[in-house]
Amino acid sequence: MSSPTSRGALISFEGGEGAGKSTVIAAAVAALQAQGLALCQVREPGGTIIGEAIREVLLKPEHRGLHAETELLLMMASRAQLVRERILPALAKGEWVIADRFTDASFAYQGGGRGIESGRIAELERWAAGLQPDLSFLLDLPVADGLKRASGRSAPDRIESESAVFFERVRSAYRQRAAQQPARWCVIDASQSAEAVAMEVTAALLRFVSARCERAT
Ligand code: Z5A
Repeated sequence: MSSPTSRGALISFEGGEGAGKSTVIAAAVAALQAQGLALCQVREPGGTIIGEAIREVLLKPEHRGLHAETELLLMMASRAQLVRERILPALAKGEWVIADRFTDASFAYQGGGRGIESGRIAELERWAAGLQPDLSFLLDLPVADGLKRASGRSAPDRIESESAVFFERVRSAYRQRAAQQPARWCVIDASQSAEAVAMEVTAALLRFVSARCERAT
């Protein structure tokens, strides 16, 4: 599975609670725009009208009774809509798609966190998404540090209310995935300052863009 265009690419940003994805994505988008590249920015779950409605169901704190299987299927439903409505059309136009989470989050949260078998998730991934990112950034930091950063925010949603033990399992699933596919992943030490993280990510991103553009010419 890879993206169907040699021009644009699908780039995802992953990490646990409070890892700093939103902060670093803003810097990445600015760096790509400065190169004159056409961008499409999406987030998961969500990113479409239908996906945002699914996101509400998934994150509402009152929905504590949601089963792990239901959670996984809703994540995949939101993704199926996003891929068809936004990601594939953007890639077909040669745009660079910046995704705030993609299927690796399902392997980390529903696989590592909830304990759903990864073969089942991979099966759904092939059917619902049908593509993997060309490059994925893992913003990795100790769970306690991430929870401390996130604690400054307003009331936690349903998944943010999970225990530190849950987030430890998520972190180790992400790290395991990155170790299994090192060519696709760029693991960043997210405990550095926001400026240092942004610099490391944009440098890696610009190297990737220039290699991709060279290959396409
Ligand atoms: N989920 C799932 O279970 N399965 C799936 O398949 C998918 C998702 C796709 C919603 O995602 C939830 O859905 C998420 C995973 C699950 N649940 N959790 N937890 P989301 O991406 O919308 O929510 P989130 O992970 O909680 O992301 P966030 O709220 O956008 O956080 P963030 O982007 O990683 O962090 P931030 O907002 O950039 O930074 C957090 C704070 O730290 C903020 O005050 C920053 O100013 C500060 N910060 C950022 N970087 C730094 C550095 N380097 N140093 C110090 N302080 C920093």
